[in-house]
Amino acid sequence: MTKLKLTYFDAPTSRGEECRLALFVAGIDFEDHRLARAEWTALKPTTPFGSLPVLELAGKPPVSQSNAILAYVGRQHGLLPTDAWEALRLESLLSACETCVTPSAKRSASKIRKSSSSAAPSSSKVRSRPGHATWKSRSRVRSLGVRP
Ligand SMILES: N[C@@H](CCC(=O)N[C@@H](CS)C(=O)NCC(=O)O)C(=O)O
Repeated sequence: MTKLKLTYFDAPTSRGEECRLALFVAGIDFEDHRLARAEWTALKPTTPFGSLPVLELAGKPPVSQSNAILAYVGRQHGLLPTDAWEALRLESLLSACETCVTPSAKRSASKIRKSSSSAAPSSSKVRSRPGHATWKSRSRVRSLGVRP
């Protein structure tokens, strides 16, 4: 293996697609290993934290965690802000995005979708609904000036 290899599910979604996009934007010729769901069960225990994406480079152990992969690609190819405040804003945005895609946030969003046919709730009901944390984290991302 002489070039970077990124392993993720065969879907243009979530953390794997973010890493593919970063590699593409950086102009890196990488091996885009797209896994079928059926292959995952056997591969999972061999990955660093039992999750995808995983990045590999010849002579190094495999590495996972999408934000670390994004930071590596950004650092290697001059895509990260050099100004400390702008770097803070970037890391804050990545953390907010992570909050939006955690399993508990997704479960809450799904419950909201299922109950969306009912009449619009009062603001006090909104605050007590399970997905409120998700909405709050989305508004935090918006406050950075970026729509999630
Ligand atoms: N914090 C990790 C989360 C990785 C993660 O949850 N990956 C999901 C796909 S987006 C996965 O591997 N799901 C299969 C599983 O957990 O068995 C990251 O950012 O890379």
